[in-house]
Amino acid sequence: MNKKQCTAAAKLIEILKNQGVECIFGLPGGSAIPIFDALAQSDMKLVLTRHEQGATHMADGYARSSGKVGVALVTSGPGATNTLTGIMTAMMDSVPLVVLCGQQLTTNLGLDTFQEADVSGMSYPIVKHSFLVKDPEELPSIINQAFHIAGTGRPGPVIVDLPKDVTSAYIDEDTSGEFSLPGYSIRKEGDPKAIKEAADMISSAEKPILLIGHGAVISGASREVKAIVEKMQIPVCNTLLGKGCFPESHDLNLGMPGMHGTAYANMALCESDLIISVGSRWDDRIAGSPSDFLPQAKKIHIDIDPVEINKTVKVDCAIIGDAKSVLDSLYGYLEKGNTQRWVKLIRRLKREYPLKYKKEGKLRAQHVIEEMSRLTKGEAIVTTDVGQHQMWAAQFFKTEHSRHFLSSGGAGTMGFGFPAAIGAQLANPGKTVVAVVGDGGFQMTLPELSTAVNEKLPIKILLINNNYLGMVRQWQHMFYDNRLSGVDLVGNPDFIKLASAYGCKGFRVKRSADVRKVLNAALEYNDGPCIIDAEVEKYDNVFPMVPSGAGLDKMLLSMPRKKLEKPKGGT
Ligand SMILES: Cc1ncc(C[n+]2csc(CCOP(=O)(O)OP(=O)(O)O)c2C)c(N)n1
Repeated sequence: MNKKQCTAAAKLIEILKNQGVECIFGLPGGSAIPIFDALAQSDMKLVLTRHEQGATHMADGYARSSGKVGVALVTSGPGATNTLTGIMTAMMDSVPLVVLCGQQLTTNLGLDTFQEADVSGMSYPIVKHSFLVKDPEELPSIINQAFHIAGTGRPGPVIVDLPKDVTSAYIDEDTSGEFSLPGYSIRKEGDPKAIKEAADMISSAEKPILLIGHGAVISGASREVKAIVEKMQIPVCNTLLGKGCFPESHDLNLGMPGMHGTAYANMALCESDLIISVGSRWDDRIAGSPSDFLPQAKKIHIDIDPVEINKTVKVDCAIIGDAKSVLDSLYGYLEKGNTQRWVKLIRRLKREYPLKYKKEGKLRAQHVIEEMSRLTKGEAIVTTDVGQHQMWAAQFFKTEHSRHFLSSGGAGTMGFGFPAAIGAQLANPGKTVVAVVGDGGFQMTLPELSTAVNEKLPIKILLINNNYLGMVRQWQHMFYDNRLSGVDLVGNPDFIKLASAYGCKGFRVKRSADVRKVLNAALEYNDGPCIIDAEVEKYDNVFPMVPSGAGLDKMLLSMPRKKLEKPKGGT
């Protein structure tokens, strides 16, 4: 008797369901029609996006906020190339994505046929792995491999290129999806010798400090971080992506160090004698000039990816392994030191150098963000776009939990914040989701308002509207004699009318006195997305600021009177 057969596309959907996929973000085209046809015959949720970049950022927000693999589905050629920014964004921040791309027929590959693009080749430097499926029988195994590679070890995006003849072909319904990847191994537990060495260094340090990165969030190490902090009384700072792993309301939390970090975090790092990086890659926004990064301090680096060890900052002790597992083992070896004087100094720094902003005059972005933080009590999932508002959100939007602050850190991708919020809201239907965006970046993925309206997602889009590409204007103001070039967003739409055109609610706030009332009204509105258009001071700058490429000791607390040199760093 003949075995029962199904299309490879139908099998693909079945495997996605077995992988626990709840929804797919995508937009169809000719070469992907067989997959969309299979979707139509299944109960898998499809979120139709307005642009493929939006689809990848939505899958990314879904993944960052849930810890699951996010899935995007697009067509070949321009559909696939439109995903590249989202893929690079996910790669830079270690986010697990599987991006399914329709492709021309296998027989047409290399012939410049309609909408043929070598997306595997183009994306080579920005994916964790890519597959081109040529044999339909191999499709089930390859899809399972893609999920395994994307979601394990240091997560990352995986592309699967799916020629139309492959997805249309019939295969046995029970084709095995098994695989073996002998060359792919992940080291979870750290080397006990290195862990013991690190424990001795920590136990004898007088001024230790923890630097928590995205790796700690990804591994779910919040409990382990807290246990060590409380046993050893070590202050904690976090990278932009490590925000929330350790509660920001905690007395020993110093927030984010680096270019726009808190003054007290930067000062504490400059004073410390030991920095313990947990799943952070000594990003140059923190390290400035990595080759001479805080030479007075010894360094321990815990990371699952051996490639990160000594890549930029040279360390004294390295532990390769999963942050949660390593910290758990480390705890047992730690002997209570004496950090009393250090903690006293930290408390003093926090008291003497608080984050601040002008309360008088025009409405301030910081005020709006701080109030939204107060009203949501550290429980909202916050996504940000890129620019000044992103840094103010990092400073003033306090987060209590892992996976509650989603931002494009490594890539700094404008246009990320709003679609990421769509993904996060779909993954967390009961949560308040706030997208803090700038008027520049919001307009890059704005058409996804239709997507959010269609899905009735009650996202609060907190638009920090300064009519400028603010962060670039700040650099031109500070380092280029205020010669403003290409930063005035003249021609911005009326965002309230725009909201209404999309069938979405709009709120406007212009005066400090109205902030709480307007934000409360927005938080109470749950029939779909709303835009809160906060018309803020146009010429505000983000401080503290460490000029790019400089050491943390070169931090500026406000605009100096003397002319500043152009920064040495790239961005
Ligand atoms: C796709 C992309 N293009 C350009 C940039 C460079 N860039 C960084 S911040 C910024 C300004 C952002 O302006 P806006 O979204 O209005 O936010 P604001 O800084 O005013 O808060 C620009 C252009 C970028 N990060 N990403």
